[in-house]
Amino acid sequence: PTPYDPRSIEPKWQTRWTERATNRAKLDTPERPFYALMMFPYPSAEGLHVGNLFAFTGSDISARFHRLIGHDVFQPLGFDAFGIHSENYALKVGAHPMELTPKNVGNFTRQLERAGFMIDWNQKVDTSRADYYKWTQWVFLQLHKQGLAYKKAAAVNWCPTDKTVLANEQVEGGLCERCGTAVEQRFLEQWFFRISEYAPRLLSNLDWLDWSPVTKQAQRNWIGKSEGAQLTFAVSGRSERITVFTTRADTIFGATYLVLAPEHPLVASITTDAQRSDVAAYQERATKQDLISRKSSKDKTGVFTGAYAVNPATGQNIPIWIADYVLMEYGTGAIMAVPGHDERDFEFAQVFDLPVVRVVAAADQQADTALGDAAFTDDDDACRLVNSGPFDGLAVRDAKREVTAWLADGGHGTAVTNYRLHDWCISRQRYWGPPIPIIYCEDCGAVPVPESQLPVELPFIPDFKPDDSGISPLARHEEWYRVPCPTCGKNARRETDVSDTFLDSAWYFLRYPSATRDDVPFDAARTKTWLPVNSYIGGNEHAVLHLLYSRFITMVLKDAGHIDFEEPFTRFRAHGMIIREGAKMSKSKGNVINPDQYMEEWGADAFRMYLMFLGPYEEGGDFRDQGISGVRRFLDRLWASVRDAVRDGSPDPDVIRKLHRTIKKVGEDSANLGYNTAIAAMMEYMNAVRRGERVAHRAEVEPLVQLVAPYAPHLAEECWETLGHQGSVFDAGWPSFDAAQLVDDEVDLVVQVNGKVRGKIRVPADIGSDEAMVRAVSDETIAKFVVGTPKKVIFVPKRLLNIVV
Ligand code: ANZ
Ligand code: ZN
Repeated sequence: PTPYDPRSIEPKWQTRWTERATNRAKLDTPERPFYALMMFPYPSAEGLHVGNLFAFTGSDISARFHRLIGHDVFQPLGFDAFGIHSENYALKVGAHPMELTPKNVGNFTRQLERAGFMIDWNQKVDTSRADYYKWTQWVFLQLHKQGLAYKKAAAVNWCPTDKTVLANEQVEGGLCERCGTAVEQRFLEQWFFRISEYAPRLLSNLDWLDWSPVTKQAQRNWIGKSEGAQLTFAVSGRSERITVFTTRADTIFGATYLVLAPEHPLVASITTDAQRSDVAAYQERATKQDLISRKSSKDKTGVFTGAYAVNPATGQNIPIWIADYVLMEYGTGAIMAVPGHDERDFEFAQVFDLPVVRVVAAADQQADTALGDAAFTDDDDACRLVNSGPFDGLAVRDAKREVTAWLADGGHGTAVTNYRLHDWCISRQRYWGPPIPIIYCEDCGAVPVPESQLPVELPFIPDFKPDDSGISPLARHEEWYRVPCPTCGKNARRETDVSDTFLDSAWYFLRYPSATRDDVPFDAARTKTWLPVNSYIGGNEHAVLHLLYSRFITMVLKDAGHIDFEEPFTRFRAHGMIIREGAKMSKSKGNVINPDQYMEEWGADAFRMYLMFLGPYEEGGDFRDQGISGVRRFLDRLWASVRDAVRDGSPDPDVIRKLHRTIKKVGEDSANLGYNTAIAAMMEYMNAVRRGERVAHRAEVEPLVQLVAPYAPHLAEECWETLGHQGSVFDAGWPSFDAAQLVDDEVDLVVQVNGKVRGKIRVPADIGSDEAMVRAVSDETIAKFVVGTPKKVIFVPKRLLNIVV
């Protein structure tokens, strides 16, 4: 008899699928469209790693399962080929990204085919190709048209030794990853998208999205809603007014000084002559620091400006300081400092000997109870206001509202909601990305490139490396950036920065159904049919940026009338990670797994199933070298059972009962990404079919072939053909189960201890010895005879359990 040979079966079916276009979606005429999306890879290495395969296998199973239960599934894939990952990889291996990327894409594609994914390759996208990034530039222009793209000076990480801009990923603990020099901030004019305007919508829609809870929570934290007030303080003897953002308006009577961020625009005008040189020196130092260490620094530093503000509640003059613990990017870039109740303010007040006043007290504290050596930060309902004039005795929560209303009445402020979410900086001073489609003209300003002139092609330049000049590589190429102004025709200059890779991936799901169209970014009818995406599966490392940017771009395109939905992914599930012996896989640890090698030795089907068997898909698991043979044995037995199956006579009713339970279980688990338990159920069923090396009946194994198809697609097709079917098993549907067969048959099991009958327990007829043992000892009348650890257990199914102690 023919043994199971994945080396011949797998290429055979891969060729058939291509020839018969099995994986092509019915893009124009689907009855039940289902868009199954997996996060596309960065082709920034020689090939797929096991983590990619783990992720893709799980999505592929989901897509194939949905096809089997009757959907018209569209599962495309492409490559996130532009950006820093690919560019850095090219730099590392000493190649040009424009030559290297297509090779990497080729390698990835070959491996993806080898693994047997049900991908509609006809609709592939590659973000580094002009037929794609033409439309990325179009997306930029839509935002520009809506007033959602603007330019401002913003800090970039700058290495003073390498004299180059660094991406955040290249800064480690405030130091340049290349040379170890402390990174500074430099201010460059950059393009931003106004994502912060969308913060309320990005937050509230999370309430109804069907997403993994961890992912939703990560987005909520990132958006960072904060309810408070903006309060205005007059500067004594001057016309300036300073607005602060606070979440604790109730503590205003304890505000004993103000602090401005060193970059605050009012610093220059309010600083007194006596303080001017100290202030300037401090500002100079602060701009040199990178933001990350500024936020985390413990030591409080600052300088007095010489100016005073009037506390609107107490009427007192309070000093105005500058300090780097106040950030220009958040709130208004200014705070009222309440050292009695805020830790940072308390530490600062200690260092500079500023007054500390208690204005909140717990139930067991008085207005004059000393604060001791820390701020009192409790704000629960048992805390009351003290030393706060007319508000004494109010609970914090009520006081927040009442104090804000009182200050608002006096013209000193208003309640506001603040979000931590910053606008999205999309400028990159690098080479490998889509040129931002803007032309600068002396007369006309920043002119968007007319849509009819897209794409602005990225030229091939040999000197693509970021270098000491600190300017974008494209800015070294006058022959490229010198162009006539689209509006007036005068000499003008192209923008020489490229856009962020996250912009490429923020709309790619819209492109897939229309990937072959070069006249529109996405076809209206196809978009209506296929979007929003029904199921999106990917890594939680993209929980924040990629998923948030995609949601934002979708909302903008909806508001501009290009699409009619505002959330791109109806359902999102984060998969877990595969690690090795508790550690991340890395070349330096020498614990990298080469998936090709495993697929070669065991077959792609066995490797897919093995990866899914390592742990729950949404949690991931530890990769072990042992164990794949167990999965392979299951496939061997499945193949043998199908090959030898008899058609005459009737199937074993016990096996059939088990079959119906297995269909139910595998269906439920496959729908919920519970792949490891689905596989376990199929293995258990296989044991029942092959019990005592019996020959299976066709009716016992045929439905199993359908159940296993999403997991081991090549073998399933081969079995299906062997069973005499013409078409693909993926068009055969999902077997149904008979509810009547699910009712557990129960039997009375006699329980003996050391050969003496001690009781009877009622159990499912197909119970195993371990489970029977558990049930027996949970019966008190039996348990009292079982003293010590049992030495031996004799189990006769449906009849007897004898425990020897
Ligand atoms: C007075 C006060 C008293 C504050 C008190 C806190 C406790 P979240 O919740 O994160 O929004 N703050 C405001 N803008 C800041 C900035 N640009 N840089 C640094 N700190 C800033 O935090 C809001 C609180 O953070 C604000 O409320 C303000 O300090 C500070 F007992 O104002 B609070
Ligand atoms: Zn012009």
